[in-house]
Formats: sequence, C-alpha cells, structure tokens
Amino acid sequence: MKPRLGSRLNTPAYDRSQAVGVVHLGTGAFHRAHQAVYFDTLMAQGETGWMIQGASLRSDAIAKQLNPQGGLYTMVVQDGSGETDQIISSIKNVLVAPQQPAALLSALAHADTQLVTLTVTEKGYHLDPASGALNLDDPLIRADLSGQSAPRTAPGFLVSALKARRDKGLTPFTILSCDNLPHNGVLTCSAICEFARQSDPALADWIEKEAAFPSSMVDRIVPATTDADLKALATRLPYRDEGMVKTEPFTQWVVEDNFCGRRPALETAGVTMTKTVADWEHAKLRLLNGAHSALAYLGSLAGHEYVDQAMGAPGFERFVDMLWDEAVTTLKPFAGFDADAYRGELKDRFCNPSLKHRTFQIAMDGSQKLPQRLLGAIRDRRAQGLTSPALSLGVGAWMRWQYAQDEHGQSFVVDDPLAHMTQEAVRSADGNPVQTAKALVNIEDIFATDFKDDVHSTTAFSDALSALLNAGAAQTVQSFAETGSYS
Ligand code: CS2
Repeated sequence: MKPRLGSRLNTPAYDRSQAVGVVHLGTGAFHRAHQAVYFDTLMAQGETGWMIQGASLRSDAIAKQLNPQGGLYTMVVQDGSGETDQIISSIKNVLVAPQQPAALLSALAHADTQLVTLTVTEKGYHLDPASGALNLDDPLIRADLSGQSAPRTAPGFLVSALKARRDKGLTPFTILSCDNLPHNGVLTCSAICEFARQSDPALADWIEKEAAFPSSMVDRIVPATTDADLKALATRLPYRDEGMVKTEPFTQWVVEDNFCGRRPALETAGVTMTKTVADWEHAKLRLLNGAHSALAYLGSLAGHEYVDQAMGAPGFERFVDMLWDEAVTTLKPFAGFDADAYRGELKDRFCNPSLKHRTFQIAMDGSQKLPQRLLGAIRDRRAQGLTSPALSLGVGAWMRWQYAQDEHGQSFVVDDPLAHMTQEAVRSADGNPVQTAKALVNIEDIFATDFKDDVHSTTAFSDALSALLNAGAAQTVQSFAETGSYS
C-alpha cells in the first residue's frame, strides 16, 4: 500500500522493504516516540535489517491508525515554545494479535527476527506486583497454559514462538522489556521460563540457556494523543495523521549489553549500552515515576488536569522536592548520574506546558506501579531507620484515589487490574481512614507482608489519608510543603 504521509516532509532515506529484525509487542504511543525512533535513526545511518513488525495484543485501534498510512506516522516534539515534526518510518505495519495470532507467531518465529521488544505496561506481564513472579492464577495465563486456543498474553505468544524456533532448529531471539519495572529483564526471563516450565521443562531450560533478556531503562514522557493534537497537526501540515505521537525533546534508553544473535548497534543511535541497568532503573523509577504517581493522585484530586498545572499549584513543587529528598537517600551514586542535575531536569520536564500530560493517565494501574515507585523507597528508608512522610503522602493519595470519588463527590472509574480488591478494602472499612489504610496495606499483592507490621508507615498512610479526606489535596499539599506534616 502506498503510504499517504511523507509527500511534503522528509522521510529517512532507507529502504523500507528491508528485513524485519524486531517484533514489537504493544505499539502504543510510547513505543512510537521511543524505541521506534532509535531504530529509525539506526536505519537512516545505514544499518540494515531492523524494520519493526508491530503488534497489538488487545485492540485493533493502532493497526487501524497506522496500517492505512503504511506504518508511517509523525512524531511531534514539543519543547514548550514550539514543535518540530519528524516522520518515523521504522514500523512496517501493525498486527492485531487477537485477530491474527498465526501471523504474529510466524513473524516471531521468522529466521530474520533477532529481537522482540515489549511495551505492554506493567500489567501485561501478568506478574504478582509485590513479588514479581508470574501469576499462575491469572485467568489469561491459565488459558494460555491450557494451550486450547491461540495465545492471548505476551508470555503465551513468546513461549509458543520460542518453541517453534527450537523445533525449526533456529536460535531464540533476545527479549528486551521496555516497561517501567525494576530488573525488567530478570522479571521477564523468570516469567517466560516459568510459563514454559509448566508444560515443557526442556524448553524452559533451552530458553534459559540460549535466549537473552537484557534489562533496560526507558525514559520519555509521551502523553496520549488527543483529537485536538490531530487537529492541530492537520492545520500545520498538509495531512491528517491518525497515528501521530507527541512528546518532549528528552529521550533516554539504557540497555544491558546482553543479547543473543545479531545485536543492533544501538549505541550509534544514542542508546547507552551498559553492563548493568539497575542503578539507572532505580533512579528513574523512584525519582521520575515516584513523583509522577504522587503528582497524579494529588494533582488530580486537587483539580489539576495536567502535570504542569499541578507543578504550578501552591506547595506542589516543594512537595516534589521533599519526596525526592527522601527517595534519593535510597539510591547509591553511580557513574554518569548527577542526582541534583537529574532533579533539575525532571522539574523542567514536568513543567513543560505544551505536553498536556494528564494526571488521570498516570493515575491508571496504580497497584502495578506503587511497589517500584513508592513502597520500595519507603522500605529501604525503614531499613536505614528513616521515616518517609512525603513518600507516604503519595501512598495516602493513592489510597484516597481508591474511593473512586473526587473532592466534589463525582464518581470516577479506578482503572486498575486490582481495583476489585482495593475497592473491597475501602468498602469493608466503611469510611474509616485508619481501617481503610489497614485494609489496603493487607493486600499482599501490592504491599507484600512487611507493611502490615510496620505500624509507623501504616499510621503515616492513614494520617495522610485522613488529611486528604478532611482538608482536600490542595490544602494538604500546601501545609505539608510548609510544615512537613499533614495537618
Ligand atoms: C508515567 C510514565 O504514566 C505513567 O505512569 O509515569 O509513563 C512516564 O511518563 C514515563 O515512564 C517517562 O519515561
């Protein structure tokens, strides 16, 4: 199909019919503004064989946007004062897994495929958020393990394709997780091997020995594209691009240099290849994402639709600094990382007025995010004999969010795979904040077992929750920023 885009803008001068070397699961906006751009740069520099076969595991929305455009789309980079547009050409097209499972399996099992990258969000791995182990009770995982129909989950597709590769005498591929999970390579490896072990221990051994699961830290703020964004682009450019993505100038990808098979020379495209990613992951998850989640709940409750608006509200910037002062004590110094400079840059990024990053978007899937963003730092500080009032206010705000009602009494949907558990906890406590905090902390999938006995933290959570219920988020943040306490 002839691409509709690109008649007026420059597209990279590379042959788009070259081999597909990457299959990507989860072709959402983040992938299109991040990994796909690095591969676009790589091929524009002359390296061949890295076209991306995109795949969506659930909906056909992105395939419907990108396929009629021949996989092309515009990336709009907004620095706060203006924008630049770039057409990205690295995605061949997008398969819709529920409709085309055989096509996806055959792309994965193709000899040219060297690398599978994933942005399936935290919940797409079907892990227990607290322990990080594959959740064998998850209904979709159980269905995939039964093998009675085509796979539906990422582990199901990957294990099935790896089996096909082994049976054909091919090498496995490298599986590169690009989601915001700590030790994402290790977690992915154990989930995939555990899945395989259920039915074929020899396959699990082969995967463990021959495949590679590098960890990676990905960073770029990519708000969901809105219809207003599509319209604004159409007024500037001579086309309407259904697949456009908007993002900030900042981009970072740190990848553990642990590949099997051919490895793309990502370092020539701006990727940091390193022996270990853990330090970067921790710093990013606890500083950027920790503050993001806290801002999402507090900001949204205080009536701020966007992150930059929340950052501009009284006390919020100071609160973020206080949260970072706490989180930073849990990070050890490492080469290439200057915490103060990083924090300064983060503030500028959060304050970018043109991104319009919705607090509600970040609030999604909190149960999957809380452990690595806030709870881990509180736990580490507890071990250091330190309290964590700012981080605990973030947790209290997440608890307040589980009431599924804003400060004007308007109901909203808590978009979270464990919402049934958190809402049951809220219901069981019958409005009492102390009981609510206790009931939520008792959810081991999120809090593991150690917080139950941590009276200090649980009290801090319930004090924060009470303040939010009594005084509202705007007032609570403002007085916390001034006094360091919740009331
Ligand atoms: C955000 C992230 O939605 C969220 O949970 O915190 O998507 C964040 O924008 C990215 O991790 C930035 O790299």
